[in-house]
Amino acid sequence: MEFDRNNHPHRRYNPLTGEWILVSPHRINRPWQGKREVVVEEQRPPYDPQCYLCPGNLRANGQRNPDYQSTFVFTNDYSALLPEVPAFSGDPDELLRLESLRGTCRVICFSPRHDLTLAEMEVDDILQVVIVWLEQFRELSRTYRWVQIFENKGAMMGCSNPHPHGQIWASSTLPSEPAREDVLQKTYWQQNHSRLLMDYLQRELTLKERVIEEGEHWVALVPFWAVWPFETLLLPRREIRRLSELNRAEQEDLARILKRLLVRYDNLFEVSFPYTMGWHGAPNGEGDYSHWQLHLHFYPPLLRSATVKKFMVGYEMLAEAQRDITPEQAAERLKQVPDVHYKAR
Ligand code: H2U
Ligand code: ZN
Repeated sequence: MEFDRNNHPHRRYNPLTGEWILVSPHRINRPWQGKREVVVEEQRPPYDPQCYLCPGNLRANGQRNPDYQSTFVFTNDYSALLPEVPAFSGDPDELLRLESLRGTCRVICFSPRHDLTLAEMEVDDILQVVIVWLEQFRELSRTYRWVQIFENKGAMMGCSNPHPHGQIWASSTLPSEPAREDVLQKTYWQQNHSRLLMDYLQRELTLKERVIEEGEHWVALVPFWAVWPFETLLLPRREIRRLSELNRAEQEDLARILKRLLVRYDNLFEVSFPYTMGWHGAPNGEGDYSHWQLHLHFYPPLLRSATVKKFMVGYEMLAEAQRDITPEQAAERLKQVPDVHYKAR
């Protein structure tokens, strides 16, 4: 019997994080009698007087949003990070390590329209969001070492408000996840004299097994080492370390490929697709970051339908992450759905 990655259990290595993941493709037909999420695809009004993100409305802290027409950024009223924090000056303890940090948190409303999502917005309006990401990144990068731009979408992901919005958390320290990617990209750079993600992209463009969308400047694919069933990675074709380096043509193409990818996501189960997405690029500060390649991660939780979600529990918490459907099968399914949004058909 010969090894067949479509039928036999195997492990795949994530070169960005150094973690292995267990792939169990033979398991896909197992019955499911567990939890089903309730999908409430309620019709939302374009303006909701109760929404704290809609234009002109009062937020929880009593401040009023302006009557914004495109995007709107404000400092999170419940920021997890604060700009003024005294340095920790206690005695260092090898086993009880602690460090203080400074930071700030912001909320970005993507659109004044309460009823839209990025997937349903026009490309020109998505471009405005891209431009705000760049502006915010530039501004916060002057003060903070790490600027995490992300979107947490859908009630299933714990998002508290359906109004289309994302967040930015900027900190004086480098968080754990990008710190891991920093070390591994640097090691690869030192050993191969090329960028890990540039070499990876070339591999994917040759194989074409996991590529979903190709733009002039961007490529969307399911990574070989994807953990989440329909996880994707968006990569620029050119060497780019940080968001702030994107030229106008790359910003425009980013808006177009985001639209196409998000329409595919929504069409997969004909539901507004939940996910966490976020940007990773070179940290700010002194040093050579030639090993870094900018990228955008999408981590969606849905597994086999609009109501069955993947849980990262059991073996995954105690041993390592596991998936059933292979990344190649996931890419194929995303490629096969129509490219017109189901609500627009
Ligand atoms: P979600 O993406 O989890 O829905 O979070 C929305 C953010 O908006 C959340 O971080 C903030 C919350 O702290 N928020 C405000 O800053 N002001 C408000 O009036 C309500 C919510
Ligand atoms: Zn709203």
